[in-house]
Amino acid sequence: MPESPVPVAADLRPGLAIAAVRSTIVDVPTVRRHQLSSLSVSAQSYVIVEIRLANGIEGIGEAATLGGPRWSEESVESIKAAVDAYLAPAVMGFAADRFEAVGTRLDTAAKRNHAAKAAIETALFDAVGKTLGVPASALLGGRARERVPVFWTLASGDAAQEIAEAESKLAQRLHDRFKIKIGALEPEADLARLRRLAAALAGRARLIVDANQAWDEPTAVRCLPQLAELGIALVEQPLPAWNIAGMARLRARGGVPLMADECVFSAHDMFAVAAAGAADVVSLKLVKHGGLLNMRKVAAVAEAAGIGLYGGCLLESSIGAAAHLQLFGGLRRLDWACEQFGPQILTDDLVTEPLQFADFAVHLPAGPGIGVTLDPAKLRRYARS
Ligand code: MUC
Ligand code: MG
Repeated sequence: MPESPVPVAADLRPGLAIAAVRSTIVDVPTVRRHQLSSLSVSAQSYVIVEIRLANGIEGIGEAATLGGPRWSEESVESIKAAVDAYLAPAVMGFAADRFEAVGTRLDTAAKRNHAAKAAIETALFDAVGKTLGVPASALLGGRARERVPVFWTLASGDAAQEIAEAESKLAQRLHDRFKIKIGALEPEADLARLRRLAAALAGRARLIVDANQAWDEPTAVRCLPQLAELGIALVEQPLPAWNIAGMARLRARGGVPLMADECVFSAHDMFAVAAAGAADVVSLKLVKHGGLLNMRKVAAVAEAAGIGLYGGCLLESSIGAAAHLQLFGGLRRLDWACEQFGPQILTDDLVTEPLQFADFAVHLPAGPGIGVTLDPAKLRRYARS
């Protein structure tokens, strides 16, 4: 790990000074191909950020991506470059527990780059929590719950395979809520697929869909009533992220509630979506919001506008999932539950003790910091050479 060239400032508690930052790209295979409207993955790529404080304690964070720079503009290659060249130098020597001040430094050093900033901030919450012997949730206001009901995403595009997968999750009492990815197929083919899923799982599972921006407004106008008839509980990002006015028009027609995903990165985005009346629910994700504190700000704007909260994901490993749970566990209301199923879709995890999934919920880890420990052998195994 490269050492800090910057001396520790005199006004800091010296032990909490950021002494070293290391970033590593990893690629972890998934148990099956995961098909979204505009991309498909059979391995998940992350940047793992390790930060050592002057007191010797190390914290970890993770920046998740999906399909290179195709889900958002960041890729693991750009994240690593941003961390190494701009973000790490901006915080080196600075006090790790000044989370907001660190955020200002990161925002001064680089525009957006939210996933990269989130990984650094997560590593700081982890290191400071470990230093103080408290979970990161305690630094964020404390816990309101110890477990969160958790969705699984069906995304092979093959209804028979998806029904079998859902049956297996139900039988193991892992998941009884399913998000179905649509938009890769023609709308009629997706509707036929959804009809089969809805019939097979009727009365036993809650179903929502995510179009990942695939539809135009006329397609959504035509298909949303059919989704309502099938009992779909929520429709995520049916229109392109730019089409806030279109989302508001769809919502004004009534029917299935709409969830904002790719159209809400910042708290300002959340405010604009709320002001336009363009969503009933928002999906919260570290990679979009740029860290735990910013995620809480987005949640606060949503709460103020009467918009429901859903704990989103980008197929994180137990590292990124645990970080999300530190905040999700403290929200007063998380009415739409969460989808931190990422560790379950990987063939292997990156931590010594993966998160626990049981009784249709993911359980918050108990330990200090983000509550999980990086397995160095796994990091070496999956590190991109
Ligand atoms: C997204 O758009 O919500 C989250 C779960 C999943 O299957 O895909 C992601 C991204
Ligand atoms: Mg989505």
